[in-house]
Amino acid sequence: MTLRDAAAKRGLLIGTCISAAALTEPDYVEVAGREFNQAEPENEMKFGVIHPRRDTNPNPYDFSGADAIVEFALQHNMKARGHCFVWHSQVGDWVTSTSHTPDELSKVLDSHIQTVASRYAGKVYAWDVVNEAFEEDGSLRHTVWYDEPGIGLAENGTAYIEQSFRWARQYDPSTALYYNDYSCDTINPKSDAVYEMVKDFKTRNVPIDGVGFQMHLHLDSNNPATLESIKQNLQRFADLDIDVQITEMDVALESPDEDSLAQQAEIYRAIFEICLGIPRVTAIQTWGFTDKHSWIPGFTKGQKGWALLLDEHYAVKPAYTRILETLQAS
Ligand code: 9MR
Repeated sequence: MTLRDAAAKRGLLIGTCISAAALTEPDYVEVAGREFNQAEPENEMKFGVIHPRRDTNPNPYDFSGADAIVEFALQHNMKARGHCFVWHSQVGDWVTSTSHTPDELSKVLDSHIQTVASRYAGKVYAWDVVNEAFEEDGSLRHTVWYDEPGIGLAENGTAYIEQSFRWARQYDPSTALYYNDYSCDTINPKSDAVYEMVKDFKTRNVPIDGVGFQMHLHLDSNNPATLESIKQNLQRFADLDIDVQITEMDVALESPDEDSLAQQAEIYRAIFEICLGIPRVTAIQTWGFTDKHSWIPGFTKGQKGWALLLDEHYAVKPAYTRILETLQAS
């Protein structure tokens, strides 16, 4: 029994991000295709990677990595998920370090969403339209798309997010449209702000289909209060009549000792159990699957890591086994 078989029996998608560079490794391809039924490019669809040159360049886009991952997913009968159209990070110097008027920037973003959404229409079943637009205190993050200089809608709060969703719906009417963010897994000022936005969008028929909760966790998440808050938070979003997905889960450790690995497995189990109890949770995705390829060691300068389900030699860890048991028992 594999994770994807057990998840499929529950009608659940179980996903991982995929790095195009790692697709040259036979073990990587074999395990990803065997264990997961959803794949999402880790970096290859981000603005700066897929659209590295200005539109006046004869060749503004580079679809090579994104195409390879979508192809990999479809060949392995996996759903392909898109990430992401609008984000403050990895945008590309030609956007951030040259001066555009809001009107020019609006045309840049409109045309970007049109080009990328159209190319993958019918192949990518869900898109993170906007990623990480809020600060931890619930205010809107200052970004090139919002107000630096923005696409011309900054005085209206979340209007630039709304416009991005409208473009995405226009250019691919059949894909599901998600807002995606981190540190809004529990009930807190940031998740409150996202909640208010989604509620407003639903009331006014702005096309939004779901919210992605990244779920980058640590061992300190292993306490009843935090887990209860995550449960209530996911449920309140589901109650807005949208789908909920876990999009980037990992549980960072400071060392891969036996006790830490057991606690890590317990956190994964608890999150899966919470999700299995909420029918609107349609997918659980981890941000990679082998500790060999994870953003955490680089980001924490080696202080943390070991966050995923398989170790760096592709051997399963206790977290893998606990998830499989949890899916089978559900
Ligand atoms: O895992 C990604 C890493 O390879 C990139 O260097 C990084 C650049 O900012 O982005 C990482 O992925 C991020 C994701 O796109 C959005 N949520 C946070 C993820 C981890 O930083």
